[in-house]
Amino acid sequence: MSESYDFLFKFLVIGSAGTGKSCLLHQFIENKFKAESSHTIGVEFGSKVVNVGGRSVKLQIWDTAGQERFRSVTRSYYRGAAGALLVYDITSRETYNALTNWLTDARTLASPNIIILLVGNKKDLEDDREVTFLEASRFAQENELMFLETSALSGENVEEAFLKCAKSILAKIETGELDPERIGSGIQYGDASFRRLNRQQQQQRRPECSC
Ligand SMILES: Nc1nc2c(ncn2[C@@H]2O[C@H](COP(=O)(O)OP(=O)(O)OP(=O)(O)O)[C@@H](O)[C@H]2O)c(=O)[nH]1
Ligand SMILES: [Mg+2]
Repeated sequence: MSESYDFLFKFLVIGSAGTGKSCLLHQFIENKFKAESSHTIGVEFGSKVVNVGGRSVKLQIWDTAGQERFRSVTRSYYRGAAGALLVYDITSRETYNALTNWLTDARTLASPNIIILLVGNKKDLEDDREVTFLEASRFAQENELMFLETSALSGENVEEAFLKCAKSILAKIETGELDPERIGSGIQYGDASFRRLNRQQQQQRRPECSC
């Protein structure tokens, strides 16, 4: 049976090895913790249709390997992503310090318009915390990122993270800031009828344009 959706968004999950990227994706899609997660080799893939503000959106999610030896492979998947979850581990300052490099990669290789949500994962491990919420939220603000702390173990904020990113992309489509028709936008229309409808709406918004 074919799925019906209004939009498809291409998402990336990036960040250092061991931060919990694959566990976040598994929790989002399967609603359970992936107990025995081993390092991702290259790239894995998952998808889910979600409801965002009354629109159904298919998230096509690429879970990349954090290990340096896969960097050249994973980089080739960045192109044309509409959104990304940039993940660090709140119990590992090393993964937090690496964020700037990941961010540069995402903005240069994916798209300068990519919507990025910073994710501080493993918030269930409060006793081992090395990065405070305040410090990370400042970093997020300075770098124009949205920010959430999550736990792939308990499921806290996992769905919220994906939805928040999708909501922000949808809002930018609706204001015209993001153009789904632009090649490499990471956004596709779900079916032809919706595409027509959207065109009509845009023409109504710009009555002076008769082209
Ligand atoms: N306590 C706790 N452990 C977690 C959480 N998320 C992931 N883990 C553990 O962290 C380890 C790494 O998780 P993965 O999801 O494989 O990490 P990854 O970011 O995909 O790693 P790479 O694929 O190598 O880039 C595993 O042992 C998980 O069980 C979490 O929210 N809380
Ligand atoms: Mg992984």
